[in-house]
Amino acid sequence: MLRFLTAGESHGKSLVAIIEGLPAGLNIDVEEINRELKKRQLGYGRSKRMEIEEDKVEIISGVRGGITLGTPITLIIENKDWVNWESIMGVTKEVLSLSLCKERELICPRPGHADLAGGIKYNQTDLRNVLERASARETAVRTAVGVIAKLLLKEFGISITSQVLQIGKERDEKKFKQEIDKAKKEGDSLGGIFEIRVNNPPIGLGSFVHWDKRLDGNLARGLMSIPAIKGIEIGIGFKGANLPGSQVHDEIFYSSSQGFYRKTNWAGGLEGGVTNGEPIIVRCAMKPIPTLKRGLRSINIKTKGPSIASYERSDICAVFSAALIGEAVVAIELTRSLQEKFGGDSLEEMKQNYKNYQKMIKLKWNI
Ligand code: EPS
Repeated sequence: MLRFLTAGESHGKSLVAIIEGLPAGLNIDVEEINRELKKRQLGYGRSKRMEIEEDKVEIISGVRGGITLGTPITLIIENKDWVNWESIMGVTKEVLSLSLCKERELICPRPGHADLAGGIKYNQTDLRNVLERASARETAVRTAVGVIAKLLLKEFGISITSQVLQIGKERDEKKFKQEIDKAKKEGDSLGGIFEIRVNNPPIGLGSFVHWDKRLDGNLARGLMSIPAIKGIEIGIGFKGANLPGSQVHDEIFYSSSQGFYRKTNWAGGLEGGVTNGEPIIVRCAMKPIPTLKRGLRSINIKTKGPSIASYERSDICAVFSAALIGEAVVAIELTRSLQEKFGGDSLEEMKQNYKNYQKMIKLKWNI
């Protein structure tokens, strides 16, 4: 089953992912990965950093002639900004410039960022040692892993899309830019809500038999691991808590042409942690970016005196990028459940297992 590690600091040399557990025989379209990486960099409200970076993936293992071998796949994305940071972020002592390190030292933690808790936890008095890995830059390489997962899902007719529903309080798409401009002028930042939709999932991914097999739980864990995501809802989500059961559950119908079907999808495609064949619908709430130009009250960790939180170049709003990262994370979790159900060391074997299952449920359940 797909598992992966990522490594890399925001202003380090590069980002890396090692993916293990994908079947052999999957076509890898590097251009498709790069298109998605580019899309993740866009979106109104991103920082000047995005003008420096031009994210492109290099694959150095696990793929031969564009096709997976079933061996670990290594992805590398270069940080173009590295040239400006080598003497601050360099691996060896010899390349570091003490004066530059001092200049970029972070000692006034930003409320809402990992700075203070992370500094205490790892016993680091230069909070740069925390922010570099806490940075959402890591999501670039996770997005690349997600595209590979999407390519596998595509082989089974499953696709994933997303949509930004809200920026700050604004729900009118036409006013999103204006809201972001306003926040920028005020030295502030904005969060929002995005929705992810999985089209055409087969019935039976995930399971209720054990807590860690529930697909809804795994989706929530994956999505909550995206920096700044503070809330998740599946289907009708929080609204369902206010309604009686008669208005929340999707009644079941049957016809010989459609099989079992629903007229509503309040459950968001998941019942008992298992896909029920309806589209999966997940919404995520993203908090505003914690790096604010106007600065929030904080404490200088050296003097312990009051101070304004450190500010460095940052995004005003990253909800559009987060939606794409959300797609990637959902693709990864879906791929894992697909592999759990259909197994297979090669794509051909996995497809055969999938076909057998479809044949079996058609025969036994008349669908
Ligand atoms: C980020 C701060 C900014 C963002 C960054 C996430 O980076 P910098 O400090 O270099 O200006 O641009 O996002 C990315 C680099 C990216 O690729 O998405 C943070 O603190 O989380």
